[in-house]
Amino acid sequence: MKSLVTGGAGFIGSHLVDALVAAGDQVVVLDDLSTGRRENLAQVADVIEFIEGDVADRATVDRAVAGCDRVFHQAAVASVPATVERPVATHHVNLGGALMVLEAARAAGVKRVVFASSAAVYGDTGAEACVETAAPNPQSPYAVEKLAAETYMRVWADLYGLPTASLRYFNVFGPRQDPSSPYSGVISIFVDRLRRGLVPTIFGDGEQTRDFVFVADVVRANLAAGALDAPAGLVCNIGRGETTTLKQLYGHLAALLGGPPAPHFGPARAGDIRDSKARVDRAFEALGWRAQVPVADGLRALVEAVQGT
Ligand code: NAD
Ligand code: UD2
Repeated sequence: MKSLVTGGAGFIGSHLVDALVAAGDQVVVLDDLSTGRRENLAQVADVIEFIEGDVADRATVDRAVAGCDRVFHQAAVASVPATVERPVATHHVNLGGALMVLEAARAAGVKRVVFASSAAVYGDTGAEACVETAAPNPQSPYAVEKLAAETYMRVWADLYGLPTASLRYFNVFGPRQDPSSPYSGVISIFVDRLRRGLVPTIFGDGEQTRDFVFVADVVRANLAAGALDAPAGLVCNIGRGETTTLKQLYGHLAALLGGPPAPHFGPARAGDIRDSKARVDRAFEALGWRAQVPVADGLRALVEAVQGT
């Protein structure tokens, strides 16, 4: 089997590449290295084909997709604030890139396209768990781009019989997540600060909740979706279906990394949602997938990985 991973030098994409290589796939990575890093692929550099280029450029995507059976489309500007600041540019990458992948995949006779969507498409659902049948309510250019790309995925399945699956990731965490921006995933920021002897800051009262899902589980979901025959045009949540408060999260990490008993608290972040949780029935019914790594185990694995143990 030959697979293309767009965004394969990034956090989630590089773990997916590792898993595909381990499963015996021939792997092509297309990445412009805007946030991804070649080091993330150092362990597989000899066995994969790496193409540095733009996923919104048709000739580049055609070259990358040639001979591939499956495409895992992970490439995107994954930062919500970046899409607020530069919506035209990110529309080009996040929506234009998805369309380019679909068109190139169709022309090349690809058998399945799996797309990295986001829980952001739901907007603020309050304490209710997010369910795929609910009306989406995007509240940022990022969410609009993801929802529109999902719609292209479904329509290309209906119109051209190209099987597609859109996976709505919740808050993914794990090794290789880049902590360098203030908008990086909270877990990567907390781990980075604690390792440097700094005290993390919780924005707000720390009672807000997130459905954190370990990257290895997200990789398994992609593999399941990539192996699926039907249904075409699937949209599906990828989360644990349970939540952790920010205070609990801090407690776990402080215990693992030796931080002070309490973090700093700062003002709540503007635009933050209070709670986010996935309904996970469809993932199990459609993909046979359920998250396997409890948050505490994933945090321990992350800490061991960053400490090189
Ligand atoms: P990441 O930034 O580490 O990975 C994105 C990759 O895409 C990077 O390697 C980057 O260099 C590449 N890229 C960006 N623009 C490109 C372009 N024009 N052409 C080619 N490559 C390009 O982020 P991630 O967290 O690994 O996210 C992977 C995917 O999952 C993204 O589509 C993101 O929107 C989605 N997602 C992530 C999360 C999360 O919690 N991390 C949640 C929901 C959805
Ligand atoms: C996630 C996604 C975002 C979008 C959104 C949809 C990430 C990194 N971001 O945003 O792309 O899909 O969901 O709802 O996955 N926090 C602190 N201290 C810090 C950093 C963060 O307290 O130093 C808080 C933050 O205010 C929020 C929580 O931690 O309440 C999670 O923040 P995040 O940026 O990791 O993720 P989120 O859910 O805001």
